[in-house]
Amino acid sequence: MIEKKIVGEKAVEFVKDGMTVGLGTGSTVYYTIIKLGQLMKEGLTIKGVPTSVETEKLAIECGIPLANIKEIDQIDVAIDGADEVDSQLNLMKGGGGALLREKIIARAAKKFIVVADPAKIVNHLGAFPLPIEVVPFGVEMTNEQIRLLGAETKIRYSNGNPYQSDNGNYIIDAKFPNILNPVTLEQKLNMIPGVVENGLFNQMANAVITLNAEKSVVIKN
Ligand code: DER
Repeated sequence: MIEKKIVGEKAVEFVKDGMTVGLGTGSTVYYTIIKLGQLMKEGLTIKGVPTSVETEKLAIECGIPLANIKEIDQIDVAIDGADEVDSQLNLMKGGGGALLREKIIARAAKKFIVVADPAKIVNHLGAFPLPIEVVPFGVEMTNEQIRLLGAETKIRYSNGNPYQSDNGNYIIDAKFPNILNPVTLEQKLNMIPGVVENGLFNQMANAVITLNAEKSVVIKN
C-alpha cells in the first residue's frame, strides 16, 4: 500500500547518526525499517531496539545492529504504527499483538513518532476492538471483568489455540462503544487483576505522520 510506504519512509527524518531507535511492529513501520537499512548502507550508524520477535528478525535482515535491551535505559526515538489515532493523538495499538513491548519502548523514548495511513485517523477511538494483554491464569475471570466495563470481548485465537504474545500472555480484543475518554478507560483497565497492559497509548505520541486528503504528507503534533 503506497500510503504506508510514504509515511513509513518519511519517519526516518527523525533518526540521526548514532541514535538508539525503537523499532515498532506492523506493516507501516515495516517501510521505516527497510529505509533505515538502506541508509545504513550509505553510512548511517544506529542501534535498533525491536518491539517484537517479528521486528527483530526484520531488523537483522536489514543489517540494523540490535542494542542490548539489558544495557539501555533510554531510547532517542521510537517509531511505530497504530490502529487508530484520535484528534488528541491518543492511539489505539496492539492489532499486531506487540502492545506491551511497544508501550515500554515508546515510554522510554525521548521522542515517539507514529506512522499511520489516513484510514487510521479517527475522531474517537473505538471502531477497532481494543487489544488487552492478560496473563493466561484466570483469563475467563479477567475477560468477565473487562466485559463488565461495557465491552464485547473475545479472547484472540490463532490456529485453534489462544494467541500467545512474545511474552507468553494472551490477548483479549474488547469492542467498546465510542471511547470518548481513553484516559479514564486506560486507568480502569489497568486496575483489573490479570491485565498486563492495554492498547491505549494516551498522550504519548510526539508526532503522527500521515497523509491529507490531497495525499500530501502531514505531521500532526
Ligand atoms: O500492533 C500494533 O500496534 C502495530 O503497530 C499495528 O497495529 C500497526 O498497524 P499497521 O500494520 O497497519 O501499521
